Amino acid sequence: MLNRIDLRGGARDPRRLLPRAQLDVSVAVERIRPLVEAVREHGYPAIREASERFDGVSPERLRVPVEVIRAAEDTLDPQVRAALLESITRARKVHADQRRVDHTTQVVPGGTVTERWVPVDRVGLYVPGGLAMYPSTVVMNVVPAQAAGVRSLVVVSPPQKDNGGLPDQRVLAACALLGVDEVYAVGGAQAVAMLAYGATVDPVGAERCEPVDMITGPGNIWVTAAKRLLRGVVGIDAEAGPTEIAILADDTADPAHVAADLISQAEHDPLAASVLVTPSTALADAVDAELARQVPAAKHADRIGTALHGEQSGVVLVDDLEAGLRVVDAYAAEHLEIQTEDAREWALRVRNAGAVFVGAWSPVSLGDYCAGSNHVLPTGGCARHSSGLSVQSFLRGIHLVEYTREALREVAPHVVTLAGVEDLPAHGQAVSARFPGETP
Ligand code: HSO
Ligand code: ZN
Repeated sequence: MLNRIDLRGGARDPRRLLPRAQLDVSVAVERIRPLVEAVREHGYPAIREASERFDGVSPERLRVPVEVIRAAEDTLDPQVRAALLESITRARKVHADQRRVDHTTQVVPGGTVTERWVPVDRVGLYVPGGLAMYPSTVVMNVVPAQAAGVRSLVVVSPPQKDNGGLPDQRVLAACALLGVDEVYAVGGAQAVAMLAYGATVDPVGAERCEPVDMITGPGNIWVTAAKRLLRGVVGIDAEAGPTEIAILADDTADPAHVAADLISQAEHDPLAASVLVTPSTALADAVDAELARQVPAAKHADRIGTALHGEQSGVVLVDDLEAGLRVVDAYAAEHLEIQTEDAREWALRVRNAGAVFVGAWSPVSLGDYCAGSNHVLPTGGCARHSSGLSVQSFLRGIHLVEYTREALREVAPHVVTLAGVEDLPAHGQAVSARFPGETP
């Protein structure tokens, strides 16, 4: 039985009543600070030592040779290759449409502001390699970066004992399929430090990983801590916490499907959150019965059971779908499924969610791999203020300000006035100096 939170018959604060797993990243930040400093100072030897300590293996040369990346593609099972290509094709379709166009606004005759969208130059993508291997995450990070026009892309992923100290073979193959040829077998906080500061990557210091401008991609708590520590030295996408699924459902939902979807995200992590919000006790009971049937048969039943019975997961009973909508908005899930009558109508009213999956035939797993949407999404309630990874994440808007003499002269008195108000007369002077003898 899932925990039940009964919000019927009263307006209580749903945000307080829907607990979330709390990760204390600040403690981890202090723990990794010396390692990050060591990588900054010494590069290769510090990275190597950390890899051996935490991953139990590390190749002598940290950069994966290009031939090895390409060869990984040849080792791919044809079915896996076809699936990855389908995932890439669909993601490329969606992300190509996200590219913003430069726009010029004529503020006054002779005075324009153009917003230019310029890609970040060099990006580092962190691909985790712990509980599960994520070639799909390579796709979800690389596709928007490439669509944005990022010139230089580097992937880091932990060395795997069962792959001779190289990153996972399928992760390498995904890099090959996407045309990424700079890959390092480095994970953890040491990888983030290497990307942020740059470092030597072989014993004689002949090869270097040059510093990047931005780091994206999910990781464990040490990776998250290093990203938090180095934010500012480099751009950081977001802190990815344990994954979450919320499902807003009514009596029309199929309990077997609802249960399967709750299980699917619980499979990621014992701290994952699976939350069902429904006005139907009949559905809640039927989903419980389905979970009792499906969980023991699941391959990762242990971590699924831990996640589903953790305080972060449960069923929230509400008076009606209106109340349910308020609950899911307050929760701001990474993934929100709407399995109700008129699902699209409800979905269009959602204010807070990383991504919304509409109706019976759009499960989260589809979005994880093959919908075309991105699966790097805000967790921990960050969907209230942030979006998932997109082409936009890799672009910066630069204003081009272009005024003629006449247009400047026309507005000069206002600039001088505002400079005076702020007691910054030199600001006003920089304008009036251009019009000697005229009183602006
Ligand atoms: N659901 C995860 C992404 C993922 N699922 C990768 C399978 N592989 C976070 O959105
Ligand atoms: Zn997933």
